[in-house]
Amino acid sequence: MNRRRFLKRGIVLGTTLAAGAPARAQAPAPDDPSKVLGGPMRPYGERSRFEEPVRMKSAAAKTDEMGGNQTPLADLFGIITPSALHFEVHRGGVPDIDPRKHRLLVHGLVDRPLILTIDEIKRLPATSRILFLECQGNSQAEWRAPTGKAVQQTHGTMSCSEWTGVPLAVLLREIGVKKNGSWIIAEGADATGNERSLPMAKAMDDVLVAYGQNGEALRPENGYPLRLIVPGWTGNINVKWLRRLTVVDRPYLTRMDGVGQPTLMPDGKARQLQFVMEAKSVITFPSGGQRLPGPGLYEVSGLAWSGRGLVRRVEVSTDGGRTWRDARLQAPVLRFAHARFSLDWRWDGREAVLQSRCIDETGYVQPTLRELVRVRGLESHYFNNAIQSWKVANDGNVHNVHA
Ligand SMILES: Nc1nc2c(c(=O)[nH]1)N[C@H]1C(S)=C(S)[C@@H](COP(=O)(O)O)O[C@H]1N2
Ligand SMILES: [Mo]
Repeated sequence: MNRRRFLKRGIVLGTTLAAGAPARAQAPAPDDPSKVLGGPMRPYGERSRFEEPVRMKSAAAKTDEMGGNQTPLADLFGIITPSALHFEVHRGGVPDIDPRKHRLLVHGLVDRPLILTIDEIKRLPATSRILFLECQGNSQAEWRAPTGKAVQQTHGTMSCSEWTGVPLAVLLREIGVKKNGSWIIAEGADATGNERSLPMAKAMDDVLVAYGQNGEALRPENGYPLRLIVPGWTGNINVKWLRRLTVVDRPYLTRMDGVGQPTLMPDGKARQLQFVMEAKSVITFPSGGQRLPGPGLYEVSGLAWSGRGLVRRVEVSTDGGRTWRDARLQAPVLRFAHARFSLDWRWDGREAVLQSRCIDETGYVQPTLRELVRVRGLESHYFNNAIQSWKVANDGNVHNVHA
């Protein structure tokens, strides 16, 4: 625990110094703030200098420009991820884009191809929705054995924000899609080649061309000035720094449609064009790396979500899956958003294994890892939506285990 706090401090200090900001955390806070004049107003807000949660580079990240950065889920409340802590995945770094120069080209099998500026896009009717975003690589390292110490490592390649933008259907109706226009290739302006094929039915249903995130412009690392938001579908189809939509008559089987992140099956074949993030949940308290100070009443709390729509129920087990109890769901529960669940638990001080499982509106029940491996074998580590187990040892320390 001490070592972790120390490491976390090291990361905070490192980024503060790198940004050239004054190391203000050194000065002691006044014992009675009512006796002294407070600090000045600030044009752009920052959190308290005593708050330390930060994103952490995932084990799979190869460089600072290629890989992922994970959200500290155990340190957050409610369902919204602050933009500064939203996870990041990119493979060509974060492009530096001037919105005045950026254009979106919409063309292909259409009647009236269009080139739009950001200002023109912002004049179109917009909508805002709270939606989770999860990388299909989230929890991938847990497929064979428990590896992540904390929930940030096991489940942090996932966040939930309020996104604002123009429904893609509005744009598509404006340009007129030809009869054989059944798919769209979405392309970003970064140096990765993250193109993906998007079926027209989804495009017309609920996809957003988004420029807003939690009430302000998208953060550069999350796609500024424009990205696709595809509710409930895998992270990589949510193309960032969006610059081109090409209407076509079939999927193009781009790298990210298939071979870039293959789901390898036991028969040697691979699934491709996978889209939906299946129902999943995780307990964020108590979770790996935390310590319960002693026996007593605790509120078990966590997040549940489903790419097929509404979370209908979350069940929690404190005995390794032998018995289950219904958790409370905090209102509002929204389609394709995180749902916050909780359950009162009296810990008797003996070893316990905590688990949660999500049941969505289609009746789908979040599976165990064993059930997933039985079908998909040991090589298919993407799309791991298995039940997570946290063991509370009798000294109160919480560990990641496979139960
Ligand atoms: N243009 C572009 N879009 C991209 C990516 C990328 O590297 N380039 N990464 C994708 C992947 S793999 C994921 S999981 C999500 C992550 O979105 P975030 O970085 O905003 O969390 O963006 C997707 N969109
Ligand atoms: Mo991803």
